[in-house]
Amino acid sequence: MIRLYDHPLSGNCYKVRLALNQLGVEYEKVTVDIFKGEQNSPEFVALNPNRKIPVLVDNGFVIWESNAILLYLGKRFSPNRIYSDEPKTFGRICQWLLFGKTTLDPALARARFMTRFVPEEARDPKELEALRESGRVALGVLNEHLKENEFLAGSYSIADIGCFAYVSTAEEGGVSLSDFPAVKRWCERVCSQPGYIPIY
Ligand SMILES: N[C@@H](CCC(=O)N[C@@H](CS)C(=O)NCC(=O)O)C(=O)O
Repeated sequence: MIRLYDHPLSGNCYKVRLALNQLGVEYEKVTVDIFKGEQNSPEFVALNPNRKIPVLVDNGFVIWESNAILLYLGKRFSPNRIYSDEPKTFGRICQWLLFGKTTLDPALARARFMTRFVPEEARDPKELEALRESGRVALGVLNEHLKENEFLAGSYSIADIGCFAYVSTAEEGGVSLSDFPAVKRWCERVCSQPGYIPIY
């Protein structure tokens, strides 16, 4: 049995929900209320000492870090249409998953968090604008690639899932996609994939 420690508003958890759905894998969801600090409970810390969701437990095997979970699921349920072990394709998948985690998500996820969940009077407007600008720079990189390519690593894959989550919520963080038409068309292609589910 697979169990996902999840929160419905989390983009990182959404990546895993989308991959599980597209792989047709049955799983049980456990909501961790991160707004109430449930990620700090001793039971949860025993699963993830880094105190963050998502965490996936597959018959006793515990794994955390959303993009690592995507890679694990891709290989665990191989062969499937969203993962490839072919060295060059695998390399490309890792490249975009790491770009997502190191460049796209820190800007877009944080801008969304501050815009949606931090009261206006508690926000640092300079920090928020810097995050939005970093998000636009990262979207520019994605846009250039997607002008010439339908998907990030050849055909649709976990690389697209990993990058899509926080691109799909970019506008909630005050980052418009209107300057990135190739990204917008890619989002439409992602949304038309079999087994697609929206974040909410
Ligand atoms: N690098 C981690 C980030 C996970 C993360 O930041 N999760 C958020 C929800 S989206 C969380 O658990 N926040 C609670 C906290 O930081 O206390 C991943 O990709 O899984």
